Amino acid sequence: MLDDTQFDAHAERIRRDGFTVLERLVAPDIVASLVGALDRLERDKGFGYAKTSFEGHRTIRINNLLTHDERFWQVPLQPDVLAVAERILDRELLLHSFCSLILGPGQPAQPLHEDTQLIPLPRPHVPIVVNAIWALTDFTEENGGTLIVPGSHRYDRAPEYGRAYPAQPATMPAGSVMLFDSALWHGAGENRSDARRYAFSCSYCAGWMRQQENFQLGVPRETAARFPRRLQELCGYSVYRGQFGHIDNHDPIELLGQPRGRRMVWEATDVKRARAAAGGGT
Ligand SMILES: O=C(O)CCC(=O)C(=O)O
Repeated sequence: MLDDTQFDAHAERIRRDGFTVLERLVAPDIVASLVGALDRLERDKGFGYAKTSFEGHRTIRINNLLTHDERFWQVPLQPDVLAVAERILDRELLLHSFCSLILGPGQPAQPLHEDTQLIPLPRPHVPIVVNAIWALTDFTEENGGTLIVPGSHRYDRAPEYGRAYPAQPATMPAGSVMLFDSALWHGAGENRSDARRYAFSCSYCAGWMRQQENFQLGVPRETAARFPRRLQELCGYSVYRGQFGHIDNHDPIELLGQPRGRRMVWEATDVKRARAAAGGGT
C-alpha cells in the first residue's frame, strides 16, 4: 500500500498532466487470476468482438463485470487506486463503468476522444470522472498501449472525431494502473502484435453524477447484497451529501439488508442542532 505523500503526489500529477501511473501495483498472481477469469467468461458465455468501430471490431469488451465473477469485485475496491481517485473526486465518488478491454491482434487505433465530451459543461471543467486503466499484460507501443495527449484535460475543446493528433503511448508493465482525468484526450492504440492486450477500464465519477453503467438495475439485488459494503456504496447504494439519491428519506443501502444508512441532510441538521443545544457539541 502506498502512503499519503505518494497518494498526494499521484493526485497532483493527474491535476497537472492529466494522468499518472501506479507501476506494478497488482501482484502477478492476481493479474493471472483476473486474466483467467476473463478467458473463462469469454469461453463459457460466448462473448465476442464489439459491434461498433469505436468499441473495436477486434476488441472484446465485457460490461457489467461485477455480475460475472467474484474475482472482479476487488478491482473497483483496489485501495491505492481508490485513494488517489478519492483525492480528485472526494470520498463520495461512485463507480462509473467497469469493463474489459481486450484488444486482439489487428485492432486499429481507436479515435482519440475524452470520456466527458458529451456532458454539456464548458471545457476545461473540474474533474468529474477519473478512469483507471489496468494493464493485465504489458502495455507496449506495438500492442496498443493507450494513446494519450498529456495536458489535454485543460484544453477548451474535445478532439475532432477521427482526426489524427500527436499522442504518446502509455507503456507500462503488466500489473500497472494508469489513472487519468477522463477529460484527457486518449484512445486505445493499434494492436500490431500477434498477441492480445488485456486490460480493464474501471472509472469513477463524482457522487452527484449519473453513472455510465447502471449498477443499481444491472446487478441483481441478491448479488449486490453479497458485495462488501464499500462496493455497494460505489455502485450507488449511497446518498451524496445526504441529499441526492434517497428513497423516501432513506439511504438505498437499506434495500441490501444493511441495518441503518446515512441520515438525510435535513434530519442530520436537526440532530446536530439538538445536540449543540443540549451542550453535546456536534
Ligand atoms: O483500450 C484502451 O486503451 C482505451 C479505451 C478507451 O479509451 C475507451 O474505450 O473509451
